[in-house]
Order: sequence, then structure tokens, then C-alpha cells
Amino acid sequence: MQDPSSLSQTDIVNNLNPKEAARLDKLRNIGIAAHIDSGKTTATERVLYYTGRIKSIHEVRGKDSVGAKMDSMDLEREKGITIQSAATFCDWVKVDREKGTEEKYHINLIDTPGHIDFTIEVERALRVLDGAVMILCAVSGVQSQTQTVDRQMRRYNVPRISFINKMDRMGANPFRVCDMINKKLRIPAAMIQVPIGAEDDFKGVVDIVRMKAIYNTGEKGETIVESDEIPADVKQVAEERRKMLIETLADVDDEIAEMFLDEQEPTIPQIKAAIRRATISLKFSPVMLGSALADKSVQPMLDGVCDYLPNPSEVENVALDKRRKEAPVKMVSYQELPFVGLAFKLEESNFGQLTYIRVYQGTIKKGQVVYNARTDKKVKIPRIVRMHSNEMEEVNEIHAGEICAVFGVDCASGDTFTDGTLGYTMTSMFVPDAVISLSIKPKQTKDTPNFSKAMSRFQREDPTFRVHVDTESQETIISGMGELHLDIYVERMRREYNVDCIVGQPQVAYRETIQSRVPFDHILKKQTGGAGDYARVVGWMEPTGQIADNHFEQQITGGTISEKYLLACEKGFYASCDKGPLLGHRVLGASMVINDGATHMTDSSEMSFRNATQQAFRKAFLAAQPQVLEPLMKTTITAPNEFQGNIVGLLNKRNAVISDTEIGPEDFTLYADCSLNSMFGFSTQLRAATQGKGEFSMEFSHYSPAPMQLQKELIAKHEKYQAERNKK
Ligand SMILES: Nc1nc2c(ncn2[C@@H]2O[C@H](COP(=O)(O)OP(=O)(O)OP(=O)(O)O)[C@@H](O)[C@H]2O)c(=O)[nH]1
Ligand SMILES: [Mg+2]
Repeated sequence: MQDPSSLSQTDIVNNLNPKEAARLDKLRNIGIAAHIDSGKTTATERVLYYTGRIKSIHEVRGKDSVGAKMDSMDLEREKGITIQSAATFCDWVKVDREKGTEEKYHINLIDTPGHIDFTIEVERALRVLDGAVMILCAVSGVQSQTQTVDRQMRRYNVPRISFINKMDRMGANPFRVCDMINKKLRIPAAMIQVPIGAEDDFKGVVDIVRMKAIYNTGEKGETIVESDEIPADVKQVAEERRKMLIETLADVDDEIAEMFLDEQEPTIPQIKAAIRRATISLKFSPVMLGSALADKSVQPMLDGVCDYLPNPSEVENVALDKRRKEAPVKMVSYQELPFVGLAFKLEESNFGQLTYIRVYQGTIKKGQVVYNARTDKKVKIPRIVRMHSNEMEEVNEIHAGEICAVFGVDCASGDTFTDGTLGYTMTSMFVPDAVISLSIKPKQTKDTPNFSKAMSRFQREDPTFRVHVDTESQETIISGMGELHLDIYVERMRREYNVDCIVGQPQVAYRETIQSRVPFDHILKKQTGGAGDYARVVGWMEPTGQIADNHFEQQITGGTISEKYLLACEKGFYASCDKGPLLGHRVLGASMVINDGATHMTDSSEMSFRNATQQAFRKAFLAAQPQVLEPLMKTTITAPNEFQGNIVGLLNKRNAVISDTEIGPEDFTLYADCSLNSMFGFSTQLRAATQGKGEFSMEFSHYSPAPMQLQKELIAKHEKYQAERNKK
């Protein structure tokens, strides 16, 4: 076969074996992602019901206390929020009423959490999915996490349908929301449906491509009724919006642009094909609408998924070939090619570790031996299953383009598996930094084994949850994305492992950096009988210019320090960066160059060079105008307009910088940069200041120098603590 990297995606699709093409054509891997509480799980519940995967509908925080299928964890059901993404699959029979045909699509679907503390779940879902449904609230429109999810979709080039949910709510205004998608997310978007009625009176939608009114009937809206008769009061809007749709398409699609210039009216299939092309090429997002809770217009959204989101062969996926200097190679979803898959999520289950794999090419079979590209180890695949939230269905093989889970495979999240003939690795996903930490220990020592088990499991499953033992205090420190993130793990420890824990106050994850260049010439010399200790390192430290990774470099000429010892210096440097001299927090943006030194014939060792480097680091760092950095959080607060004054007051007290305010008909939204440190206890105060009606969310933005006073306090506190420890 020709080198796939020289082929365009269209060529790849055109060259598919017809049987494969037919299989892939009817396959969709999609994610549902959106701001918290917009109705992702509620909508997914409908999808499962209408496709026959579940026999009845249960609501998120519903009165029947069963809870939605995809929120399978007790904690999710109690809190009414999704914490872990859940994968499922279903078959959707799309009815083409014009042609009178039926087509069956297989849809793999991942429902993701909206709360920012669990953002890694969205990140890894979008990493492996081919398309997404972005849900928006008909009243609130584009919200803070909508923007986060938008960035994540862009990061992995995920085409999307926008679905405006909650059309039954007071104040629902899909036209405004569509406008917000265009303006705030800066993606050309146009409605392909308009509502029939709104709020309590929301009856259904008009598909403006085909000019059909669509209604749901039956107890749970399970039956779709289409009509040519468009209610008189909707007709004009429908026609206007159809014009707008074609105009927007003309901006992003050449074929429609030409017809538009020639004043030709595109046909229905032409419009649909253009929507599909433009959506897949990330130039456009079709906007649909409905109400999941009121069981309205979810089925047309599924039709939209089939019509406008790509099948796996239409998406470009690239691996790096380790045998050819990491040259990029295109994945081709042909079944007969060697197997390549990406483990994107791990989960502990009663039967051992469950690993979710997206198969990019080839086939994975039960009993097959696969290679882990990171560790170069072979593993046998004992069982393959398809996941349905927390239940599973056993299968013998899974083909290119699909998602499955395997049992008993030891690996880390983000590992690539191949059949062993290829040296490919897939680029992994973006893992955000932790901003908050706390000390934790089991109340009773007898619980220590379970405590350790839980810690190691949570860490394996969630790359944003980190655990380390502080070398000085010997305390176990957990760190993560926010207070809720850590609370959830403490609570899960209690429920799932029967371990009650004592936790310390949440601490901000500060960082340390330097601001100037300082040379060093450091000698470590010890003579205590027997073999001594000797190392001399000469060089300088300076800021890298970016508050990001640290940098080590050696510029030794003449072999004054051997390669082996230089390696020890490098290790010493990175060990020092893990525990900064000011507060013991991580160092960012520091660079060290060693350009000279001396070695003793008998007394030098790797240990002496490592220690010498660490001592030199400490001295130079403290002389280089060191600085404590604190995490600044992008904070979004929404509350009824009457509370605006109260909230601005609260924020001023916290030295927040307000960057934007939006005033809606009832609610206002305020965007501000706040230091994480100043936001502890904010949720309680916000509740008090808004009669419980205010909401806020925080997302890490960047590190910035902490106020001088705070830096001094922190350093003094750390010094005092160190002194006390040394006395003991
Ligand atoms: N009025 C109205 N409420 C809805 C609709 N869809 C969902 N809700 C309600 O909104 C709340 C949140 O719904 P979920 O489905 O849990 O939202 P989610 O997006 O999955 O939330 P997270 O996973 O926590 O981000 C629940 O109380 C739902 O009943 C809708 O169409 N109309
Ligand atoms: Mg949910």
C-alpha cells in the first residue's frame, strides 16, 4: 500500500474496501460536552431510551431516586452532577422520510462532566472522539465552561453540532444563543431548526432544511410525527432563518458560495451535503434545539449526529513513528492494517483494571498479544467488552474506528498499543496542572493498606489527581483541580474503601521562580576518614523567560566533569526544582548551565555531584531575586441582577480584577481574575450575598507573582516550620 501520509483524507475514504466503507459510514463516536447542568446526562438518558438501550427514563436527581443511567456512581446521583465520564453505545435507526428508507447507525457515546474540576474527563473524551454535541442552555447560552469546552474541541479538532436545550424554560431564547455561539465562540453557526412555541408552550421544531414541522408524541416523546404544515406564526421566522443558513454556508463552503453568487437555490441534498462538509472541516456548527427534560426533539438531534458528524474514516488521526525519528504517520481506519489503539481512560472494576481503548487501525481480538509502545512490553488481551455506563457486554473483536474496553491490561492512561510490527505512538492528551493540595491520612492506622490501595487507584485513573509524600513532614499530600475534586476523592475513600480520613486545610499550589542571572562556583568537599566527597560545579542560573518548564544544560569543554557525573548534576537540578528553596513548592522557569568544574580522582562520585549541584542551586536561587507565584483563576459569577452590587463588593475585598460584565434580562455574569488564595470560603459568602441564587466557577488561568506581603508571610511561615522541624 502507498504511504498513507501522502494520501488526503478524501483519498483514504475513497480507497476503503467497500465493505469497510459501509461499516464505517454507519459508525459515529461522539461526546456530549457542555457547561455544568446544561442537560448532557438528561439528553443522553433520552438517547438511550429512544434507541432501546434502557427500558425507562430516570431523571438526574429525580423523585424516583434511581438516577440517570450514565450517572452510575452514588455520589453523582446524590449531588446531581456527573463526576466521571461514562461511555455507552447504541443503535439508532434513522428514518429518511423522503426516500422512505431506514438506516441503522452504531453510535459510541461518552457523556462528560461539566464541572471544571473534572475537566480531564472532557479532555480525554475529546482526544479520542470524532465529533461532539455541544449542549447549551436556551436561557443562559454560552457560559464559562462552554468556552472551556470550546477550547478543548479546538485543541483536538473535533467537529460539533450545537444543541440548544431547555427550550421549555422561562426566558428561553435560542436566537440569542445562536448569536452568542457566533460572537463568543467565533465559529460560524446557523440554526437548522426553529422552535414552535417556547417555554411552557414549546411544542416542537421546524426542520428548516426540509421545511417540516416535527413533533414528539407518546408518553415519553418516543414517536416522531412530521408535518408539512408549518404553523402560521413560525413560517416567516423559518423562511428568514433558512436564508440565513444558506448565507452562512455560502461564507464557509465553495459550492454553496458559487450557487449563491449565481442566485441559484440549493436543493435539500445540496444544503445537507454542505452542512456536513463545513461541519467536518471545522468551519461551521449547525444549531439544533429541543428540551431533553420535556422529551422534545432529541431524536432529530440523533439524526443530526448521523447526517453531519464524521464517521471515523473521515477524521485525520496521526501517530508518531518512533523508528523514523518520530515522523508523523496518518492512521488509516482499514481493518486489515496492523493494530494501533490508544488507552485513553482507566477504571478499577470488580474484575481488575478496565482500560478504554480507541482502535485507530486494524483489529483487536480477544486473546491477542499486543505491545505497549511506552514500555515495550507485551500483554495478552484476555477480555474485550463494550461499555454501557457501568455494565458491559463481552465481544470477541473490535475493529478500526471503534471504542472498547479491555480487562487485565496493565498500563497508564495515554499509552499506545500496537500489534508489535509498528513503532507508533499516539500523541497524548493535555493534562492541566494541579492548583490545590491538602494533607490526608487515615483516622485509624489499621486502614493504611486500604488507604494506599485507594490512593494508587485514584492516581492511575485520574492524571489530574496527584499524590506525594512530603519528604520532610512525612505527610501524604494530595493535589488536584479544585476543592470539589479533592472532596470527592476523600468521600470516595470513605464509601468505597471504608477509610475515614483526617484532612488538612486546602493549600494553594504555589510555585517559585527567579528573576535574575546569578553565576555560581560551588565546591563540595568532605574528608571524613576513608573515601571523601568531592565535586566542584561552575556555571550560572537564570530565568528561562517563561513561567513554564525548567531547563538544564551543560557546556563543559575539556572533560572537567565526565558525562556520568553531568547526568548526576542534571538529576540534582530537577530534584531541586521539585522542591523550591523558598517554600518547598515546585520551581518554574529556572535555567541552570554548568560550564566548568572539577573532579577528584578518588573522592568524586555521582552522589557528590548531585549534592553539589543541589547546594549550588539553593545558593544561586536565593540570590537571583526569587519570587513566589500564585495561581490566578478565571472566575465567572452569575446571579440575578439585583445582587450585582453585593458581588462587586465581595470581589473588591478580594482584590479581584473584573474583566467583563454582561447584563442579561434577569441575570448578570461577571468575569474576573482572582487569586485562588483569596477565594477560599467564597462559595459560602456568595450564597449569603445572593440568597443562594448566585453561582460561580473557577478555572486556572496562569501563575502570577503573589503580593509582596503574602510572599513574606509564606516564607516566614515556611522558615518557622523548618526551624521547628530541625529542633525535633
Ligand atoms: N427545564 C429543563 N431542565 C432540564 C432540561 N434538561 C435537563 N434539565 C435539568 O437540568 C439539571 C441538570 O441536568 P443534567 O442532565 O444533570 O446536566 P449535565 O449537563 O449532565 O450536568 P453535569 O454532568 O453535572 O455537568 C437537572 O435538574 C435536569 O433535570 C430541559 O430540557 N429543561
Ligand atoms: Mg451529567
